[in-house]
Amino acid sequence: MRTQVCIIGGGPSGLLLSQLMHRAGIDTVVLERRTRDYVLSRIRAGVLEEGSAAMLRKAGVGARMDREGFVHDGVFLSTQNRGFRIDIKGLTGKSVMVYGQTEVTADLYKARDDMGGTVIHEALDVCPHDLDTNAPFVTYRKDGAERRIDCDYVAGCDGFHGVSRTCIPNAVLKEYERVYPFGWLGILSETPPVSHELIYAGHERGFALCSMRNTNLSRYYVQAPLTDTPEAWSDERFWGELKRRIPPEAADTLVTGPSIEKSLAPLRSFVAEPMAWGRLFLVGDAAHIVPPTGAKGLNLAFSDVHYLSEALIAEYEGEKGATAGYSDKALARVWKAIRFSWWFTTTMHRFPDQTEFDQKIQNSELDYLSTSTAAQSTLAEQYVGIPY
Ligand code: FAS
Ligand code: PHB
Repeated sequence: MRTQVCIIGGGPSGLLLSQLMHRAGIDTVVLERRTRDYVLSRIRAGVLEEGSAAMLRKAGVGARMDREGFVHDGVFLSTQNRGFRIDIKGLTGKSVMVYGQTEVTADLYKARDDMGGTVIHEALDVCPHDLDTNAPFVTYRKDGAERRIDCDYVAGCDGFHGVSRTCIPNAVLKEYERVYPFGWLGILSETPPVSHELIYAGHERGFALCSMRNTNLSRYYVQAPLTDTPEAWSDERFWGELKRRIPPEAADTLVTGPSIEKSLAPLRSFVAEPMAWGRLFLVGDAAHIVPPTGAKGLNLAFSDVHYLSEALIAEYEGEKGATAGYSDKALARVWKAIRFSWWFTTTMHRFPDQTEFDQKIQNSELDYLSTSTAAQSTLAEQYVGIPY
């Protein structure tokens, strides 16, 4: 088989890249290790930056998002149960879209099907070859048979545990990482959201987040030790801890119910440089990971797709070398989001070894945020997403 761009990974970044390439007349094949059902079973992100929503519309995949998503003009923060609202729309003129990653991925799969896109599931042992030549190819195993795809470029959209990043020689690749000493215990419950906008709650017992998927599907998180397991958190224990950490007006109106999903996600900041080597380009979680505090993971994947799709289209339109600037351009935005997510995580979470001085600094940071328009503008412009 031959294609122009071979995309490894059928998550949101691989599917969006494939969709944008197809609409530009560029042929792609997506190789996905898992079944479609497995990919669609993952519960992940919930907030789309305005730029991400615009990209989905540009790709012809925004209709259901615009019908069923929630446009949020503000967000609540709280410190030690005292809440305040940040008027994102008033401060930036922009909003965010609350629409789950699961739905985004489902919409992208449908769009790929509708356009007759090629997505090969259960593609095993995917391996890129000859990336430092102008004739790379990718091998994989499907139904027990070895297959080969010859292509012009390879997009590594295969997430943090994928194969693509490992193809960059150790002498070239540089990795930067910070692992946080806690995780997020998240649940889904078929209950009405406690608030019409998200609540990020800092508390000396630990962080909590109130989010949603629709008017009867809520998403909640509490910070938990990495030594915990979801099984160690009964629903009763979860709801009790959430109520202790959020503002009283939310705790008093919180509708609880049985969890229909419960998981513990570790938190890390990670960046791999460069995001390109020869004819290979890394996209999304294959190149960087952020703690979900700033809701940047999925959105960074989409800004990578924006830069790479523009560069590949330019190459195929005759602008030789258009892809040469991809890594530097993507990393410039990645590092700003890495910094914002690190700052927000450090400000909102309780660290096991933190001192009373550290707690006073956190309280003061949030107190300053609650009263300073300048501080709120800085947070707001990063939360809605800095321009591409
Ligand atoms: P993905 O990991 O989504 O997709 C990669 C795909 O490649 C997967 O389908 C995988 O099966 C496939 N793959 C891997 N190796 C392969 C191989 N060798 N061959 C073929 N295919 C291969 N972000 C937020 O903004 N907010 C959140 O709340 C949030 N919560 C998260 C919770 C968890 C538990 C995790 C893991 C991530 C979370 N994220 C969150 C980040 C997440 O949303 C990612 O940023 C987003 O999925 C990035 O999309 P992709 O880059 O497409 O990577
Ligand atoms: C979510 O709804 O899952 C969500 C929202 C905002 C975040 C992280 C997760 O910062």
